[in-house]
Amino acid sequence: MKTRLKNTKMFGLLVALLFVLAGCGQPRLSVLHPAGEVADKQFFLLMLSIGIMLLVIVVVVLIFLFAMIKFRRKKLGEDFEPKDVEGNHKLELVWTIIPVILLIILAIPTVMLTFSLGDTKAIDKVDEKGKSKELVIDVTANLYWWEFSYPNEKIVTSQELVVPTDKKVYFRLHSADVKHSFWVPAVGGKMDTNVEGINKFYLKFDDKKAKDVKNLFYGKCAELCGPSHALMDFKVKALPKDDFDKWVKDMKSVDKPVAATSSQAKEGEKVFNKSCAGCHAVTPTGEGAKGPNLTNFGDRELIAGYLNHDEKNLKKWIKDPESIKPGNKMAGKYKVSDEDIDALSAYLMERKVDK
Ligand code: HEC
Ligand SMILES: [Cu+2]
Repeated sequence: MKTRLKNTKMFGLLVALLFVLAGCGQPRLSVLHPAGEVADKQFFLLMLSIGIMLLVIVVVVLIFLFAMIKFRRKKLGEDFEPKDVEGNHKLELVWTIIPVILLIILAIPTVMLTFSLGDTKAIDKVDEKGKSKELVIDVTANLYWWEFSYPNEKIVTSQELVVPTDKKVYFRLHSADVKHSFWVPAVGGKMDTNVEGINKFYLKFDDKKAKDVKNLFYGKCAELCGPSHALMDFKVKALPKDDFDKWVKDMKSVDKPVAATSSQAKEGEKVFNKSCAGCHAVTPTGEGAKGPNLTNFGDRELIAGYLNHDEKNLKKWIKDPESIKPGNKMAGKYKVSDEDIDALSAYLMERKVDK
């Protein structure tokens, strides 16, 4: 009776687990929905190793079941004494050679892909002006936000990486404080961002797969880095080449900060320059600022990487960032009144470059 109850509980647990697992595989951020050349290759390795492991498990379980059923004491009698066997060359060869073959099958594509996916020599091919011919993006990871700098295009953006589809995009990864890790699960990765040294790799965003997710992928920090590590998200806008070129042009064209229009926004600009400009740039090349570049803040999908992008959340963020992202580097560094916050939000929502 008791075991039956236990069995029912176990069954219930397994069903619940199935539902939880069914939630895996959201196309925007799942390794199981590869959306580009790199992700495809990594997915192939994943499936190959899982396939080999399953094969081993199935064969071992079958042999185990066979032995269990065939050599039951009931069948052989209570007094049966099994024969002592010492050493069996044939069997020993079989269980040495088969694993070696399996390991070779796994090792060859793994080593080949490790080298080909790590091939970033193209970054160093430069034209006469010293510009790389490839699209290169310098990624700086910070507690708990991301900066993306495009050295050839001379633009900087934060929290939202913008890339063209169907083209290799080369990344140089670096961290400003502690070790983080750059990961766009559906497209590839992950690779550590270190304080010392630069890690390099490339990704390719498939145009058709990008359209399936309305050109938006999710990215994550994949290295436990502090209390708000789980909130250190970023977004990737993967645009067709023409749209990407237009975005670059739009970004570059704001060589002066966009003028504030409403009187509230003008008031906000004053407060911003006094209390916030020490950390936040509102120019396209605002590199090296202590906080995210806010030039195109109005175009972002989210606030601080994960809050819905609306004025209510923006006000909440400015009023008390600590309550939203514990341990972030903006909290407690300024003093503004509720009126100031209203004005600041009006000003920040106007920071757009998307024309
Ligand atoms: C000490 C430097 C510092 C000061 C001063 C500062 N910030 Fe920040 N700000 C940051 C940092 C760092 C972040 C990134 C926080 C995170 O996501 O972990 C940030 C994030 C933000 C974001 C979200 C950006 C995004 O891309 O989603 C907004 C909006 C913002 N700050 C507005 C302000 C306003 C308005 C003020 C002035 C009242 C201000 N900040 C003052 C450092 C600062
Ligand atoms: Cu991190």
